[in-house]
Amino acid sequence: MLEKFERYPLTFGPTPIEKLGRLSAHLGGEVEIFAKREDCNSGLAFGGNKLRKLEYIVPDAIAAGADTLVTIGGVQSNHTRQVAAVAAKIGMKCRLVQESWVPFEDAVYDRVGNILMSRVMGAEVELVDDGFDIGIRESWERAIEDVKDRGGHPYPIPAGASVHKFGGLGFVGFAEEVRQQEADLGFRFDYIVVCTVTGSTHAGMVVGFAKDGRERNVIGIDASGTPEQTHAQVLDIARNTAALVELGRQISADDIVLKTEYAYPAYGVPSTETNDAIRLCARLEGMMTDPVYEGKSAQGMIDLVRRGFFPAGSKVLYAHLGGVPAINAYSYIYRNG
Ligand code: 5PA
Repeated sequence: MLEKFERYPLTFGPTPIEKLGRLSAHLGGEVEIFAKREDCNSGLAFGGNKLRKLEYIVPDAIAAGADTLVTIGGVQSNHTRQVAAVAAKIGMKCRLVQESWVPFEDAVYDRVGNILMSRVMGAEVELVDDGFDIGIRESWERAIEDVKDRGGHPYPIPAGASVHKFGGLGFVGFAEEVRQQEADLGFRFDYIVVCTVTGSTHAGMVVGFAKDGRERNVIGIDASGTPEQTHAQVLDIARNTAALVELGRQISADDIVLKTEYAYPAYGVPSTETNDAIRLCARLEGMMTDPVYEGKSAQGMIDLVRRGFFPAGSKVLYAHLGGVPAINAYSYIYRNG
């Protein structure tokens, strides 16, 4: 589906699919859970889901003659860390706007994990005291203008690389890769579980899996806490991406399945149940997840298994999208494990 698009390789290649046998057994053994390890996809500063997206965006940045990648996220954004790594790798500068998206206080919240790495990789980091919003932000537009005023050539990348025209392509590629791996494995996954916030990961998967009729088997777990806006953004990106790849059919609002009951108490703040899920995956599988994104999608998947949402015999693919560096900014919660 992606042959006509230029791709700049930033990842190691197809990501491994791993069976989570002990977690599956712990949850009753009627559903088989597998993880596709997007968190192990690259040597660029611990990798993660943004690199697949950026592989289709970097050629455009190079063609535009840009010299500075400008993007935005929360203080512990994984996306901004991955953009900083990509800028270093391709020899560009990086300007990051980090907003106060998360109402969470830890003494070293703005010193460790993702933001630490972005600084070490040479990005110019600006902390802005504005709250959570997945839309286009004034602080980001100001940063783009500032780069221009200083004589630079900015290349704007929106939050999560999502509402960029090519933002959905990377996860169309994810679906194509899963199809190839399914051919090798000799079975098909019945469901794909994905954490959804700015939306292009979920949107790309919907378009990619629509090719074989599985778009509604992509189960998004909202971690934004603003599910109407996230659902609308996923739909918009999916429609644009479907047109770009000439899918040949419409994507409807009902094709975007978004579970909204796990984002509490707020974006970036883990609930007791999120922390239980993080510990369960860690203790049964040695698989680390984070309190902002993957801990919540793990929580959602575990709860859906327990409630019988997936019929007995289902094979469920949990997309592990990365994000573990942020756990360092939540040190007090996990001080005793
Ligand atoms: C993020 C996003 P989407 O934003 O594409 O919906 O992906 C959600 C998601 N898992 C899931 C992890 C580990 C993520 O980092 N992170 C954002 C960031 O700034 O890091 C874009 C919000």
